[in-house]
Amino acid sequence: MGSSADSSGLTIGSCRVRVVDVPLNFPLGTSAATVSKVPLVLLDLDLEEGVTGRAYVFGYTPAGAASIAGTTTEAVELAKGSPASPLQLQLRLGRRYALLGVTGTVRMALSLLDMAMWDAQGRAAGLPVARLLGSTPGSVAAYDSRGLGLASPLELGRQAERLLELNLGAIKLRLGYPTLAEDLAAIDVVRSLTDRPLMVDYNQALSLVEARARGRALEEKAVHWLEEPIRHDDYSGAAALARELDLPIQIGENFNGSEAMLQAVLANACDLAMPDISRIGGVTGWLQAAGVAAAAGKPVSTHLMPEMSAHALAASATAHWLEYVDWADAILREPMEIRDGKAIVPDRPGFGLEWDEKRISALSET
Ligand code: SMN
Ligand code: MG
Repeated sequence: MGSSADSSGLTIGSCRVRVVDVPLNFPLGTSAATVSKVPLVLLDLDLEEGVTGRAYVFGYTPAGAASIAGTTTEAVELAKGSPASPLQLQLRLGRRYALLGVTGTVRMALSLLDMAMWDAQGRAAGLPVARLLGSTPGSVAAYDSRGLGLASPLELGRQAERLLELNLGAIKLRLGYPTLAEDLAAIDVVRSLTDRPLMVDYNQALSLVEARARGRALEEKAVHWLEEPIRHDDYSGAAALARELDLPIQIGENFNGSEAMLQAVLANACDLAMPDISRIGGVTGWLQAAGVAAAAGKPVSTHLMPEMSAHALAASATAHWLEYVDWADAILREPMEIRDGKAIVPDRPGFGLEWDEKRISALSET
């Protein structure tokens, strides 16, 4: 098994980083910002042996994406000529960027590079990343996160009807309206259309006092999880909510590395965890976080970027839900496949991503 490139190892060569603005099929109003097009940062990492590793991350804002792109290019320059070993480079580049701080866009750039290395390793070995990680591709439970941002009840109903056609196992609704009554009304709209599990996400909108009050009211609605009700790094506040409320508290998309996740777990700040593959440290960081989750018995779910996250989730002992969005469909030759209400982890080498260059050029010209 394995090609000659696999047995002789891969060496970091050069890279091409692009930012592509992708319009969303379902614009998303969150309590923090309205997202109608998303800057995705695409990395093509050329290894000296002739393999190219690919991955992308969500850059949140144009300046965020530009910063990730710049740091990714710099990190590849620093790593040029080194073995494409995700773990060794996590340690080395982590030290190299320690003075600047391995947080925010720096962490995202290093995560992007990590993912492209895993993709390259998979391609060189002819194996999907899920298999490299000791798992099998297959399918994973997924919830629909494409829309249901803050909107009028009429608009929410219209959107939910369209989303439900895909038949995923659960669906997520953004909350954080000015009043609790509006939050409850939004839940009722979705509940009138489906009895599938319903997650709700506040995107850190509430004070602890308000979160207690709204959380108690949400207990009656039996939501599947209550996501980021308060500031993401207020672990003692989140621990109080997890203790007091009779519904699962979910946090994690803002964990900066598995060390943040460990702190949250030690503080009992959540019942469930959802690290973001681009903030946790790529596939390598995900494995470290999944180890914390497995040891603590916490179910883990993913955050955005489902094409790469699905491989990591498939290799997690306490795998819970994949967050499904269709953002990258516009730039991929083979968009993520949904079958029988589940997401398919493709049985193709690496993550199984190929850019649709024609559509990328068209998007880049607009
Ligand atoms: C979210 C985060 C960033 C952009 C859009 C939506 C949200 C989620 O917190 O969990 O999907
Ligand atoms: Mg969220």
